[in-house]
Amino acid sequence: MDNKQFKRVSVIGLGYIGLPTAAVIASRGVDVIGVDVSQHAVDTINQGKIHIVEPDLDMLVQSAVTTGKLRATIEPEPADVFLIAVPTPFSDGYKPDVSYIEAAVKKIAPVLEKGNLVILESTSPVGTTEKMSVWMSEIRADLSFPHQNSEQADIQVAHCPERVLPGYVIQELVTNDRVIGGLTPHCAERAKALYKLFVKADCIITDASTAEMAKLTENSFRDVNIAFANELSIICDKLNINVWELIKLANRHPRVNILKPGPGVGGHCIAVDPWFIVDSAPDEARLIRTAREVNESKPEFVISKIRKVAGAFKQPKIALLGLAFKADIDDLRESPAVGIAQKVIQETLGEVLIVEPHINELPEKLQESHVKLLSLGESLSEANIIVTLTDHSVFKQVKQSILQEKVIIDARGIWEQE
Ligand code: SAJ
Repeated sequence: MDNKQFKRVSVIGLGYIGLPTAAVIASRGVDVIGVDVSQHAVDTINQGKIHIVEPDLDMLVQSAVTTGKLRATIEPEPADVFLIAVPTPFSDGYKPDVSYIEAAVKKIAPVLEKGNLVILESTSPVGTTEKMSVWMSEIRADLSFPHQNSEQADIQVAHCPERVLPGYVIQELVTNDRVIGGLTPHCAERAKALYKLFVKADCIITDASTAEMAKLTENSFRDVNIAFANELSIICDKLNINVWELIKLANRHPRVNILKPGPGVGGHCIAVDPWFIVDSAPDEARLIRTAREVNESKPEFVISKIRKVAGAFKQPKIALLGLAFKADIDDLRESPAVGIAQKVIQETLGEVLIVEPHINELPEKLQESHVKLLSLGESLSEANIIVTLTDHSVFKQVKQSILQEKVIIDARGIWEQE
């Protein structure tokens, strides 16, 4: 392990990607300084605790802080490497918002020293890594940057997009292959040496634009494939065909592997990243845009089903199973299930019983007098309409006999025969 050239690594942004990455690098014996704009995050980490939920992260952070290898601050300090892991949301009109990256880069620019390596991990539109180099050069005219001076630049700049799956971050940080795009081949080689400190899998080198596009492509690939499954479910509903049986049959073909339909696509990656491609090539990205539109329309399809079924009851009691955006996690951000619950509540389609075993309290936007957060057992016995919105493992274990005489809208297909 060559950690001599990287004595001190600074991670900017201590969220779902930055904090686990900081802790994993610290666990390899490198001094890590985490920088975040949130005083709460900084204080929590310095106490050896975590402000986000991710399996095994608590132990890793506690040990890194206790051994003095990880420390968090608000203000950047000099380091050998700066690794930027801040959010890249989209603003109105699905335009990528790279302002957090710009702010992070402008904050580290004053402490940069000759020989430093700056790596962008945030998922970004094509061209952002080069922009970073330009922003830094505008502040530090005394240093040369790779977009100006190619291989001889004082500072190296690379992009290495994060690719870890929430819930498996600690494992995937080590076992996933990494795509490393340098603004120059030398930038890429240096970044590869850093990742080799903790990545057991392959670190493949390319240029920065290809690395940026690779990340967007991976998530768009998944989005397009989920859209195919979602569109099939809508077609099958019209044609009165069981989509789950259909997919199972089609997937018996050796070259067919259809994903699962659901109530929509949640999370902060797959529902966002395809728009970055659409924004860069609006006339050409026709399939990618349509896939997004299909997935965005799926919650309304589920709501219309609930509306129709509820209308047939005098006193509809609707159990909504699951609020998280996917199975067995507590993350409600950008979850289609939350949007569906909100609409069902707003439209007062009936009494709403929400089951989300991973939370203790309903989010503020769902707190209404006719809405209860109940256990699975209670809501199954009370409700006359049951809607599955997240495929949590506990829901799969429900005995079929309990569901008899209930109207089921199984948007996740969790009670379909395996
Ligand atoms: N979903 C379906 N049907 C499926 C698969 C997923 O409806 O067959 C839904 C899920 O329920 C969820 C959404 O799609 O609402 C996204 O879930 P996911 O498990 O596909 O992905 P994320 O958002 O948790 O993580 C993705 C991963 N990207 C890919 O698998 C290509 C992860 O590796 C990335 O690191 C992450 O995005 C990211 O940060 O970009």
